[in-house]
Amino acid sequence: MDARSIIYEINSRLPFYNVLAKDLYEKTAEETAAHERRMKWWREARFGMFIHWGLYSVAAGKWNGISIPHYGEWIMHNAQIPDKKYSRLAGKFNPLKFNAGEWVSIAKNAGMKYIVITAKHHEGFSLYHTKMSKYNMVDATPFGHDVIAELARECSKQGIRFGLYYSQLDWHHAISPNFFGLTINFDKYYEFMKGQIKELLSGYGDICELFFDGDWMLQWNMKLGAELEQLCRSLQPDVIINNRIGKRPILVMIPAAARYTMQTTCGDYETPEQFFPDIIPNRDWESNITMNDTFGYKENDNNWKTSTALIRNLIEIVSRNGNFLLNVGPTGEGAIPEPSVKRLSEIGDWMRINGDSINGAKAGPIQNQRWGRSTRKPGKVFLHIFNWPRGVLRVDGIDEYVKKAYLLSDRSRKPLKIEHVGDSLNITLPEKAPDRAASVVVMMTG
Ligand code: FHN
Repeated sequence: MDARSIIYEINSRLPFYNVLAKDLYEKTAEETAAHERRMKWWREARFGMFIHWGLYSVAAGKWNGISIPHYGEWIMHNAQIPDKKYSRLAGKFNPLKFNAGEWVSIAKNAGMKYIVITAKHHEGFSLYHTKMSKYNMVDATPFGHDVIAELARECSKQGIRFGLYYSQLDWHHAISPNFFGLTINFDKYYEFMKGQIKELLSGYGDICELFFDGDWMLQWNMKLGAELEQLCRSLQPDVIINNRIGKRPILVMIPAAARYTMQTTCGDYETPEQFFPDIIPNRDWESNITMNDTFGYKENDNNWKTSTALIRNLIEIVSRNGNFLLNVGPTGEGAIPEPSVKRLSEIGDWMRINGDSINGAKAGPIQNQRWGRSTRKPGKVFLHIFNWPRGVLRVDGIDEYVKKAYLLSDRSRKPLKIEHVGDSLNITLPEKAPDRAASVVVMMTG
């Protein structure tokens, strides 16, 4: 092995993102073509449901009667609960209200095209009937159902794509619920992980997306990520894999800095979390965002975002070529919290009228305007107006001739009065905005 190979070998196994090793993820022309092929449906879908569900949902943000701060799914770490005690939650996990059909219908009615659920989060408990350990929904709980199988079947029945979240970080295998997931016998744990990935990609039908997480695990590195990606592709070549299969720059753990680290090369797409960038990134990306302040259920977290804010998040994200993975955290009883159901229903009402400007759309030609955002499809530019003007909307930066403009909410498509002034367009609007959250004007171009 020459000097460069030795340096490279050491470099790619370092416990942090390293530029040298990024070529582990550089794609050949054939791989790039395969990437473009598998991303097609994803770039059309634009909107999915994230589901965080596990033993932490039973804890519901409290331990020994004390409310534990921060994310509900981090309670084992934040309360430093030894695995021996924490795993007793399995005996209490009996979600009799769980109804796969209901969950999938709620997502579908909201205009969501795919679902991604936690097959195993950092706590190390598997929601599916794994043969790799008894610490799972079928063997360790009174409920005894393989909920991943039930949801996969229901998604197939309702025409919704099914994806999985999987955490490399695993406090059931670690020496303690420590942040870096340090484990004594990592090689043994890695074999366990690969066994579970094989189960999930072989036994649950087409998996549309694999959301890996916990890449900051100290013993995880770019080389392991590249190996794992090869394994996933050998089982399901078209599965879309996020950048957390590799090793993101540690800066991502600092929200203010995260937006500057959206240029890794790992996996198929970037994963901004709890924010969206104010520029158009040059890679595919998906923002995962909560409706309140936690991914996993917390009974005391009632800091819910309004449906207007969530609809505008969706528009902001699609207006920059992103996907929106909006999270729900079902309770330990298996119910999606009512405030989440209400917001998803309101989003669905908006999508039934305006979905054509979201599903299948991409970034519009006019970015970051005071009045709102734009998305586009061939022959159409959609103006999403947040701040309804009095009388005339002046739209600058038009890049194509506009033949006609109408309100997307107007089924008769009655033309609005338009006037071309240089590369601007004046559109005369009715006094009242059709929708409080965002009203959409369609400009027919070409
Ligand atoms: O630690 C996890 C967290 O619990 C949650 O699953 C989010 C979702 O993107 N990911 C990690 C934090 O970045």
